[in-house]
Amino acid sequence: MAQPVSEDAATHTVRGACPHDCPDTCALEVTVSRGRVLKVAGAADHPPTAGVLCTKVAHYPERIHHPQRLLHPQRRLGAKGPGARFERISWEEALAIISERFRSIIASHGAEAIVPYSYAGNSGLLGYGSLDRRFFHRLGAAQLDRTICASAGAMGYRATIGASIGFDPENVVDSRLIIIWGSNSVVSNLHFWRLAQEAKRRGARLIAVDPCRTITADKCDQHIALLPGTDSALALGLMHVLIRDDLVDHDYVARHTIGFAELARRAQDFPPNRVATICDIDERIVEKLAHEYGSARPTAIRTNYGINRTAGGGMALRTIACLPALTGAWRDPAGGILLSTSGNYPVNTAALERPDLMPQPLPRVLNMSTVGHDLLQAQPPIRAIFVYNSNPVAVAPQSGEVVRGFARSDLFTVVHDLFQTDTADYADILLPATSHMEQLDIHKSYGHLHIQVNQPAIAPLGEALPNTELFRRLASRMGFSESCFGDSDEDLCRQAFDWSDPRLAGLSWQHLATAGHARLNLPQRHAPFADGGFPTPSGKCEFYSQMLADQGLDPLPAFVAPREWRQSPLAAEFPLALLTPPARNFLNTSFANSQRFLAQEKSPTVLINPHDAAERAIAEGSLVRIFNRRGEFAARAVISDRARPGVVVATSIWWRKLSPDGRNCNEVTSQALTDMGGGATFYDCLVDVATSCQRSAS
Ligand SMILES: Nc1nc2c(c(=O)[nH]1)N[C@H]1C(S)=C(S)[C@@H](COP(=O)(O)OP(=O)(O)OC[C@H]3O[C@@H](n4cnc5c(=O)[nH]c(N)nc54)[C@H](O)[C@@H]3O)O[C@H]1N2
Ligand SMILES: Nc1nc2c(c(=O)[nH]1)N[C@H]1C(S)=C(S)[C@@H](COP(=O)(O)OP(=O)(O)OC[C@H]3O[C@@H](n4cnc5c(=O)[nH]c(N)nc54)[C@H](O)[C@@H]3O)O[C@H]1N2
Ligand code: SF4
Ligand SMILES: [Mo]
Repeated sequence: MAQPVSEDAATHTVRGACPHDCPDTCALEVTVSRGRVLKVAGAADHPPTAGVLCTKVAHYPERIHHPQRLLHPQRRLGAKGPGARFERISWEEALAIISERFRSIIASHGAEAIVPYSYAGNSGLLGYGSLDRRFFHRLGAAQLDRTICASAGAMGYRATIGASIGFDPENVVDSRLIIIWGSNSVVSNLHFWRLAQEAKRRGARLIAVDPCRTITADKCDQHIALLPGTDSALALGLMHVLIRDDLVDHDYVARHTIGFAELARRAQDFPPNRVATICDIDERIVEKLAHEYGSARPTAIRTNYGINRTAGGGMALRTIACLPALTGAWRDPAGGILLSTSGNYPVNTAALERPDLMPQPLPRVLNMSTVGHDLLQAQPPIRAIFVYNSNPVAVAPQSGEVVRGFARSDLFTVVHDLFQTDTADYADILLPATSHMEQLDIHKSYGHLHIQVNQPAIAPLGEALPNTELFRRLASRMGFSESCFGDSDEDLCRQAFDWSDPRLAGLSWQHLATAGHARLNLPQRHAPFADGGFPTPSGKCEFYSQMLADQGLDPLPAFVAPREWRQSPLAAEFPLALLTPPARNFLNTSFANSQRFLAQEKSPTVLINPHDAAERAIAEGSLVRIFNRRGEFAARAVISDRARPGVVVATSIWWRKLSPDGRNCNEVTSQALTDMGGGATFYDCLVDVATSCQRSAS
């Protein structure tokens, strides 16, 4: 229950934006009194939010004023790792220690021995990447390839469509058929789900394609429980039937696509019976879905990043993204496909991040998804890592290596966070970060088409600093004299967008700072590719991609099997495919230290099919070990046919130190990368499950 708003005169409401890495980017109304946040509500006048928030953010005052918020800089005493103890120091001391250590590393090993490590813990344009990037660019630090979430899917989608642009979700209420493909909307895209339900009330059919019968799949009209990593085969099977039975929009294909003849030849190799074997589903499902998809109008496919976490993740998105051009679904505002809307925003990344400050030749690039390996083996070695907006010890794959890497006694580690996360336990210097309610920011979204301003609602708690101010001060300490290090947060907001772009016509910083939010200047019944105009090299939807051919990749849609495939020899030893998708009450590891949400999620669990459980004599509720050669972690077994046979599901991401065995699911995930974009392959992971008393993994 939210606390009642007090009536005193000091109480007022401030407009904010949710900074979490969630497609919905809700507009917030934050009620504050005397420096405390009393209540957080969804803005009713912001169409995507429509006055509704998820439970996590509806209880935000508890997070802001959590007794364990970090409020002062600290220095570690004693050993690194769980149980690490810290002592309070001043900002002066903290900045002096960091700058001196950076200087000495640069003198003896070069700046490339220092690596920043950040992701989207704060997704505001300032919080995500602005003064921090300028600082590391000017320092000459190693560059970080931010691949942990979306890079494979984004690249695959771009190969077909040209940019992260899809149908406008606000139009989906008019769809007749909605395929929710590899996404658990109720959990991770609640405001899309709201619109999909409205479409359902108006007569749409909803189909979920997911190896797990999630709460979203439960509420759809049909659930297709294919094997993980086989989505491209299913999409090729649909194309096979669409072409064979002439359900193709030939006019659209002729005018707005390239490579149809080659695609048709490729699709011939994927008759429904072959697809049924690959996906382990009934071949009639493929036939029926193709017929429905080819005859209904409008048809919308909502994908998300759940399908970009296996070896063929890039190709999976690329292949599925071909479907709407084949049937001409793009003609309707409520038709097409949506992965992300972020490509609609004219963000001025070069102005915010200033890559021109980097030295020549450009510093080396390290992939954030292989941080474990790189901390142990990169050459030349990494000597310092600066973590902010992320919790790699808990979220990066193959924790065994990640933990060993962070535990190196010769590694200098700085962590900037709101809480003492699993990663913070390895910090030499631990710095307190403000929440977004204590800072100014400006936001795009990857799930709608509005811009938002986040006004600070309260003053920074304790001595906490926003990312921008931290790096402003560090830049000054390092003696960086470029004027861009003096830019205020408001300057950065003004620089964040190219305001002359037609999509921002009629909008300005001044307007937004008062209004709080505004829709991009795109028509309300916007159908982005009704008349083609794809932002690809050819200007068409590319069934054949020269860009992929030039990179030595298959230029045509294809089925790329998971790396840990059930037909591989590995499967004899580890026969179950493990999925570790988001838990409803956590946001990655954020909120996973809140008593309220820990109580909701109860304990780490693993869903296992009754058949697989019986084979292993696993009892409901028992503590089991999930293991492979990389490691193991413990969870309570939940026996349910929600997990299809051969697949086990452990929702994530738990803090290691708050888990029964001090470990989490990333003990078993792999650092292998996707076919495109160098992405992480979290859902390409074979394991076995055993009762706790059975043989240990190693
Ligand atoms: N509550 C909550 N919301 C979140 C997050 C969170 O942690 N908690 N995380 C946020 C972040 S960072 C992101 S990137 C997004 C993620 O958003 P989504 O990508 O939509 O992620 P999920 O909701 O996990 O949906 C993924 C679904 O894909 C299924 N899946 C796994 N592998 C496959 C496969 O090979 N094929 C198919 N068809 N399905 C597969 C899983 O079972 C799961 O149900 O959500 C964001 N929103
Ligand atoms: N097994 C498995 N692993 C996964 C996934 C999965 O589905 N399964 N999902 C992956 C995905 S999609 C993603 S996106 C990653 C996410 O991984 P991360 O990006 O590491 O996300 P969080 O765990 O939420 O950690 C974000 C941290 O940033 C802090 N923070 C928030 N705001 C600020 C700020 O303004 N400044 C600073 N300095 N810190 C701030 C938060 O307190 C939090 O500790 O995890 C990946 N890992
Ligand atoms: S986490 Fe997502 S659904 Fe929840 S308030 Fe933030 S943007 Fe909205
Ligand atoms: Mo993500």
